[in-house]
Order: sequence, then structure tokens, then C-alpha cells
Amino acid sequence: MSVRVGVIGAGSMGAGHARMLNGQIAGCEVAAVTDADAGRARGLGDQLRGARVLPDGVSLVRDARVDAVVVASPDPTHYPLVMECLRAGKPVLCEKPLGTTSAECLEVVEAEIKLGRRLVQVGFMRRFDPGYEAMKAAVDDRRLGAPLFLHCIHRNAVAASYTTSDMIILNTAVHELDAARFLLGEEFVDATVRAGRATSAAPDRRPQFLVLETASGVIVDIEAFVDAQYGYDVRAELVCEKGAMSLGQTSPVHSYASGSSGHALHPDWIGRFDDAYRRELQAWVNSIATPGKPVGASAWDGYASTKTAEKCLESYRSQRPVRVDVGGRPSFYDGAQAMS
Ligand code: ISE
Repeated sequence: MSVRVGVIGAGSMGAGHARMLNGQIAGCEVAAVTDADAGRARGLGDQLRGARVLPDGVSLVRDARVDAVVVASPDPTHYPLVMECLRAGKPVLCEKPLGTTSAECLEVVEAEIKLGRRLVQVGFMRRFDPGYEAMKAAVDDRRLGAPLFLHCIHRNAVAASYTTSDMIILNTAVHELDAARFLLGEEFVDATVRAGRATSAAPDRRPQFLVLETASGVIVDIEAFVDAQYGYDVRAELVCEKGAMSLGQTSPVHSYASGSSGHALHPDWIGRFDDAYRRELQAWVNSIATPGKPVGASAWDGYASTKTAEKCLESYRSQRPVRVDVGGRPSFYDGAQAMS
């Protein structure tokens, strides 16, 4: 059976997902697309074999010829559309964040538990990146002993002009918050955030430096800087009792020219995590075909990462350490990939 996917949002993320689903992912077809900008939706629909262009997200979710939904529309639309998918009983892969507040995310968790079926996957694509997967395997089999520190760097070359200091925590560093939860298999208990001075390229926002501690005492630090100019640069080094491990380079060649040597960087996350997006979509489609085996970040993960990011924001504002308590994960989410 081919899963008939509806894609909501025809911006760079939605269009990217739709094109991958259309040609590179087995077991599915793009049945419908929609976007608040009808012209943009038509433009995307024209590139995809057999995809209908529907007027809005709600009609796409309710459409009888759509089996599963990808939500890649603007952040404030995520929560209502995911709730609509739960009402329709359809699997949904929602781009992060699951909601704009942890309260919204918790409502999704509660609605999913009430429904009694795992239908929500959150698009934290790094869980499907081979580098993070290898690190997780090393943590899980303890080949390097217990983890002690996780050092993370998240630099964007450029950011949209409307990006604020708050968004650097809620929208950018939240990837590391989820990746750390995924790697370490535990929640955070404490967060301290210091904002650096603004860069002349973006005087209205401040690079952020987050230091968190997990329940077992692993220290995680995250530099989140969205105006780095030179390229998209994501790094992570895990220091354990008997060794350390860091993400490898993403370019296939190392070049030597004009007195320097190095590897090329991607301009943004779309290229850097291309492989992770493809693997994420394939795993999602496979999980729909074999229900009962959910993959990737769950609604609980969407909630816990947003709740932790909100606590980091509190620390940024107060410039004080803040306790983090996301509460106990409901047993409904046992066996989820993050906390196996
Ligand atoms: C963006 O929304 C993403 O999800 C990217 O992965 C991240 O690098 C960027 O900072 C965010 O704005």
C-alpha cells in the first residue's frame, strides 16, 4: 500500500519534504499540498506527479484521499493542525516546534494519550543524522564509559531579520536540547543562560550560551549563534569516562588551496541535514505502514524540549540558574526512541 501524504506548507521546508516524498521515499506518494499562498501551493503542485492543490490545512487533513500529513507551515499553525490530525485519526509528521508554548505541546500529549494511539512525530531531524546516531550507540553500549560532558555549537550563517534573542533559544538551541535528550536518554534538571554581546551584523539580538545539567549530572553546553556569516556549522563533542567522540565532517572531500586546507560548509540546515531529512521521512512512512512502531521524536519529546527551552528563556531573562522539571514521562510513551 502506498501512503497518500498531504503536505501543508510550500515554503522551503514543506517543498523540500514534498519533493523528497515524491521521488526519493519508498512506499508513499504526495496526494495533496496546500499553502496560505495559493500561487506558491500551485507552483509546488505543478512539480509533483498527481498532487492536488487544496485550499487550506484543515481541508487537507480532513480529505478522504489523504492518509497522513506533513505539517511544515508557520510555527503558530502547528498546534491547531496537529490537533486536527488527531481528531481525524491520521499520522502526522510536524516540523518543530510542536506548539508555540509548552502548554500547547502538553495539550497535544494529552489528546494523543486520550486517543490511545501514537500518531504524532516531531521533525527533530538530527535523531536521524548518522553522526548523532553513532554517538547514541556509543552512549547506549557504554563503550566509552559514562558520559560526562556534551559540548555543542550551533551556528547559522545568517538569520531572518525578525529573529530575536528569544528565538535563538526557542527555535535554534532547541535542536541541541532535543539532541542531548536523545543522546543521553534523560531530562535536564537545571539551566543557566548567559547572553554574549551582540555582533555588529545584528545589533538587536545576542548570541546565547546555555549550560545545563541532566538528572544524572552530565553537563551540556550550547553556543547558539545565528549570525556567524561563514556558513552553517553544527558541532557536538561527547566526553565520556574513557574517551570522547565528536560529529565528523560533512563534506566528502578535504581541499588544499591558496595556503589553506579544509572542507566545504553548507550554507544552511537543509543541505547539512539532507541525509537526516531523507532518513526521517523514510522511517516515518515505514512506521505508518507498520503501526505500533513509532519512530523519531514523540509528542512528549516535542513538549519536553519546548518546556526546557522556556526554562532557558527564563534564565536568560533573569540571568540566574533555573530549575528544570518537565515532569514524568507518561508510560504511553515508553519505548519511544528518545528514552529507550
Ligand atoms: C531553523 O528553524 C532550524 O530548524 C534550523 O535547523 C536552525 O539551524 C535554525 O537556527 C532555525 O531557525
